[in-house]
Amino acid sequence: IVAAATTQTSALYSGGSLGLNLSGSSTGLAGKLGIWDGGKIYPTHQEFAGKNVLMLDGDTILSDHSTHVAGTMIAKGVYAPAKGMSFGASGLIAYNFDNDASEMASKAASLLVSNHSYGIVCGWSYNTSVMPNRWEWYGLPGDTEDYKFGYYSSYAQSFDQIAYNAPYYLVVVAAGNSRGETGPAVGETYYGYQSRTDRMIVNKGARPATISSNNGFDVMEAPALAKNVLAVGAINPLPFGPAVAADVSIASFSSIGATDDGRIKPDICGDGVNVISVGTAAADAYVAMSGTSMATPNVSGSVFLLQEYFAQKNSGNFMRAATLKGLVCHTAFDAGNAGPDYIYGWGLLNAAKAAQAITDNGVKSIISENTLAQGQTQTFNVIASGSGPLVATISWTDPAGTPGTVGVVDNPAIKLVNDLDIRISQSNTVFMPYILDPANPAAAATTGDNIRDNIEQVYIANAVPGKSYTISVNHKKTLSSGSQAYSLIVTGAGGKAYCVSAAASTADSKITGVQLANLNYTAAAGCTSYTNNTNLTAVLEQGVTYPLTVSLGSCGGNFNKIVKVFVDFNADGDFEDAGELVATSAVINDNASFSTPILVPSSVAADTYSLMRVVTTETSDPAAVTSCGTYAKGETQDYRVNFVKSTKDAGVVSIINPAITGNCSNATQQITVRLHNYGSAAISTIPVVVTITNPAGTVTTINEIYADAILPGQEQDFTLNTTFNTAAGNNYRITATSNLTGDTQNSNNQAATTVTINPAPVLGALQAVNCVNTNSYLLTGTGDGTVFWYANATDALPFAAGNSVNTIRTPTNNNFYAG
Ligand SMILES: [Ca+2]
Ligand SMILES: [Ca+2]
Ligand SMILES: [Ca+2]
Ligand SMILES: [Ca+2]
Repeated sequence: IVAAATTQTSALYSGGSLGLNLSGSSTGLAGKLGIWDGGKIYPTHQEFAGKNVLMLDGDTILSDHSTHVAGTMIAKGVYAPAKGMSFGASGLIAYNFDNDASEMASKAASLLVSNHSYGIVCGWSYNTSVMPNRWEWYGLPGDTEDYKFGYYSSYAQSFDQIAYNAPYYLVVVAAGNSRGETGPAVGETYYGYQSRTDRMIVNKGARPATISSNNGFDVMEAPALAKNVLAVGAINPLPFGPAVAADVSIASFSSIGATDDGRIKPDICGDGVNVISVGTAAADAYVAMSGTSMATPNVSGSVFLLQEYFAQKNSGNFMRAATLKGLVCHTAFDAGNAGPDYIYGWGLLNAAKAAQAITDNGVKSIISENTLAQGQTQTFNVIASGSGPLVATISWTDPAGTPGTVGVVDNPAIKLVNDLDIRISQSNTVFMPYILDPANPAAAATTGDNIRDNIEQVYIANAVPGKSYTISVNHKKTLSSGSQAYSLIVTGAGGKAYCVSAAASTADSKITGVQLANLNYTAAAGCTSYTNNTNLTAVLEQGVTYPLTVSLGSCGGNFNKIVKVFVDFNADGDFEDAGELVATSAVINDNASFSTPILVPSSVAADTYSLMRVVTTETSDPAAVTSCGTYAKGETQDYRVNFVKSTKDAGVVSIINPAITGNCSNATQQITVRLHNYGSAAISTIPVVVTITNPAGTVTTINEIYADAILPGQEQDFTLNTTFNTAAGNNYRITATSNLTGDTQNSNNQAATTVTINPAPVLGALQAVNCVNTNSYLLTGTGDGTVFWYANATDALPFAAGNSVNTIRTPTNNNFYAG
């Protein structure tokens, strides 16, 4: 359940924030989710009851690893913390990883997603299956690093070929844990190959300092570095999901790229640390494990739900694998350096954002499957909506590449076969896709011509809402097979062009300056009818009031004029909605300044871009100043605005104690309130007011302050010092309200609950019978629930529970106590 929160998969479930009801249970999904792993999945575990997890290759050797991975994919959630991502899935197409490629090829046409939490052993590996345990190095003698790291092998090629032949099948592969195995200290004994040609493992003596330690870049191996798979790195868990990029931290062991040809790997990340899932010790056993093996089913089980949702919205049709991969990379929560990188790939899976893009398809987003013919350029015209930045991604299942020569370290030969290219143009500006520099693997992404990857993204952070942009897709050289299918994912599109507003004449009155929040504009000399200042952005926080100043001047005489200011708060491409006229000046004659406060509604959508329009018209009639159209003299200026989350926004999620049911009367009933930081800054010293209506109708009010800090996006449980008295058989209404100073979002400040207090259980027919010869007592009794047995009247813990129990305990003063 923590993994599902980390990747925001829980937003897709019934009761989740998206209002969906996905679990992988749709009949159309049956038989479409696969697993290849180390051995047999424990089939009779309670988490798999009614599901089919039988091994299709007849493997009979039970595997902790396979069982754990399968649990993260599909466990029912009998034990809630172990609920699988696709908890409603009917089963798994399951195999062990021996002969994986041929088995995958035989099932590829019917599968949508399969999970592969394994890879080949590379570099240093600590072998615990031999005694004594020992360090082994799998590079070739004479080399200082294992050539297999980053190497496009025939194994990787076979995975790419399978994917190319089955365009709806997405293979999800663990990045590997090589950074967790750094080898013995220099000088200590290690084992390795006899020679470059004799692969018998022998004692190699003292480790030399020259052999690398698996702890830098370029430590990923096949099959994760195949082009058409989704390679998954592991991050540390985020029980409340990520709020800012710095929240996402790579697990210390998680293998990182690049590939030797400089492709972006891993592709994406999931939760891979202390993941709770199914154990093999018993039918109700659970165990926590760490590894990219655990992050991979977090991702595979989640993306399976995206296929379920896409099919629901598209007449039962699924996405191509390249579409699904492109979608999850496009919508990933960016971590590490801005844009893609060789540590996190495109970032942390954000299943909620991916599902939202499916919801918005055709409105604010585009999910489009196309085929590019030889020599063709395809174009797509979009209008930026301001619903986030304008971002376009192309993704394609590339023909399998040619493996490099065995044994060659870091061969940079390009493995991309069909080199598609995406560009976005806006008048004379061309926006290029991200590129990384494999020679400087830690450097942040720049933009340019991407010649390596079969996924490319153009990211226009400063796209102007209402403006038209042209996306073009073409290719270099000759396409293998004469054409290439590709998928286009766009978000931040679906906007509407704003109406035109300008003076007919450039004479006389002008706007000389505008100040709002971070915006401080001073006009150049001369007069104009319209100034496009959308290259300037005012950052406006939800619910905050800002002073606005508009300064006026003239290139001629002084005439009566009126200023109106409009902000498209609901970002729908007009200034016509209620409240969008934010300021109207009096009639101004000379070169004066007009100042007024502007309240940004708390209801504006955060992370949205919109426009502010300032119109100055020479008139004495306020009705003559409008947001659209041409007027005789004056000036219109447009600015870009960016609505952001409140910095200070506390709220009460729920009252978690007392629970709604299961309470007994208590003279000192405690109250625990769950607080949430919805804002963008850390908060502390949060006043909380709790009111309790008792059955007589009177009210108790408790005022306490939660002193500790809560980080953005996180929650804390606040147990108040003050308690209250509950009586059996009564209901109490408890309302909790946060009153953080400066909180501009009040709609989330309050939660309430009604709790029922049960009558105390009544005990009856209590007996303690000394069982002769066995030296034990049979304790029996009846009650409304379970009878608990105590040695002393004041004991907090019972020594036994049940309506009929045996004990060898000797009673104190000839008494047992029941409750
Ligand atoms: Ca390499
Ligand atoms: Ca390209
Ligand atoms: Ca509007
Ligand atoms: Ca609030």
